[in-house]
Amino acid sequence: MAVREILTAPDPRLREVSKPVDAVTDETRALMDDMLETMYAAPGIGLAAIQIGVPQRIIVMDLAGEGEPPQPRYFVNPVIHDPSDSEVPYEEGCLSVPGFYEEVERPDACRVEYLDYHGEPQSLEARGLLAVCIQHEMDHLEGILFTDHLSRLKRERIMKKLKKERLAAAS
Ligand code: QAP
Ligand code: CO
Repeated sequence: MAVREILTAPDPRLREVSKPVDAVTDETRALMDDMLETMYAAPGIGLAAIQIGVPQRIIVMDLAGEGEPPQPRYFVNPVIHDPSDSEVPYEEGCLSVPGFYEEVERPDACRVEYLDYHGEPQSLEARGLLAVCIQHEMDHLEGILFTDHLSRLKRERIMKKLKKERLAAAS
């Protein structure tokens, strides 16, 4: 397993639409192991493959609280069904938008169908943070960042600051 580099906005690779995984193989599992290790090292609660530059429809997540045993989750080719009509605001962040947190409104429940670590089909009823996090990570598979859900003013402020930080880090 290895910790990989996390891409940060406005890296154009984060705008790619990720491709479905043909079959969950040992190679897929090695990638998911690296993703989880990278996420834990950050630390974060969710990561999509494109955030380490791999345009495949894979998400890893762990919402266990501090002091709780780890609860790694793996989603391959996830699809959302039955999003609830009611939306709730939740303060979101993103490993690819470091240092910024803003409220985003999303359906507060949904069902997700996916393949697990072993390539077995699964269906999961998600509510609360789990539902929010799945939707945030699924956005990454379409090249969408949480900042795209904000007002243009807020989004442009954040992107301007990130660009400035990148220039400062490069010099
Ligand atoms: C997505 O985000 C998420 O800015 C996962 O400096 C977050 O793991 C979905 C992180 C909240 C729903 C609600 C962010 C770490 C981690 C930062 C993350 C940072 C360091 C973000
Ligand atoms: Co994110």
